[in-house]
Amino acid sequence: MPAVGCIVKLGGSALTEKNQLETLRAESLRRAAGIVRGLCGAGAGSCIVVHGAGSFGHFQAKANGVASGSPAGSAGSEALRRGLCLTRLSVTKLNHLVTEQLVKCGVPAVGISPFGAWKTAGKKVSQAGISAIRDALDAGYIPVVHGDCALDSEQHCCILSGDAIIEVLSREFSPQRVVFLTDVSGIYDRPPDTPGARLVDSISVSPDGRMDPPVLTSALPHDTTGGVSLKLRAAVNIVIQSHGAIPVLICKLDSEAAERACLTGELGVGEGTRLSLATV
Ligand code: ATP
Ligand code: IP8
Repeated sequence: MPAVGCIVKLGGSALTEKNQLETLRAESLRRAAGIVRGLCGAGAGSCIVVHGAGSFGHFQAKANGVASGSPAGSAGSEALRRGLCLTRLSVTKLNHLVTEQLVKCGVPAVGISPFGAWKTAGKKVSQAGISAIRDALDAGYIPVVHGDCALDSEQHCCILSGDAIIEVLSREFSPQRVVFLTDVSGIYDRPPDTPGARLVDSISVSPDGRMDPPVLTSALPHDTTGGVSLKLRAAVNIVIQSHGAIPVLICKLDSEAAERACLTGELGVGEGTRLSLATV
């Protein structure tokens, strides 16, 4: 299998207008596709693309309680199953649009949905559909995976975030780096719309999961996966589980820094946030 240079998350906040139902940011998607094409042509190994849901999926999931699943255990109600179907229709629509743009740009991209192959127990991944992704990479394709619904052995179903998927993929594929591309320049010391918020250039992660400096976060009311705080948790886990071998970078999709971060792992001061293992 070709070595994986980069796992890149195309954030739903950057690809879509997250507050407006199923609204794509076409220019941002074109930019994202250009970055992935650059990655494929750089001779820096292969890459895996994961995208979030943004305004494709979170609304339907929220309206139908898909993230909490069924209080009665694994037997879902008819309404819950319908909600899951609507959520999947929406996220797979976005997956089609992302994959289509990548193919238009000359990337041999194939959309791969987690539903069915990935399962959870109490919202934790209990089965990961790695072989479909590995086989696609082996055959020379770029997998385009997305946040999705999953069947859950304890609560019928849940929402499996792209961030949680990346945590598992990082363990399986040991990429050189993981890059999260979002709608803001990186991680701020407090929600970026708060007066006085400052971009944090680097976060050092201790083996017990503490971040230095600590950051305050917020999430949109219809975000069913916890927003940026879940992303940070996934990023911290990636750094710890790889013993610091995999740096995690978070920056703005619509920025000059984004392509460089994906290609080389370099981020200048003020260009984004790097999480790495604390030195003792
Ligand atoms: P999706 O889950 O739809 O893929 P995403 O991965 O692009 O979305 P979000 O989970 O929406 O990203 O997180 C990005 C958002 O988090 C930004 O729009 C930002 O306003 C918000 N946010 C809140 N607190 C912070 C913080 N301390 N630093 C950076 N962003 C923050
Ligand atoms: O946007 C959420 O994935 P995320 C997936 O990566 C659904 O958190 C179905 C809302």
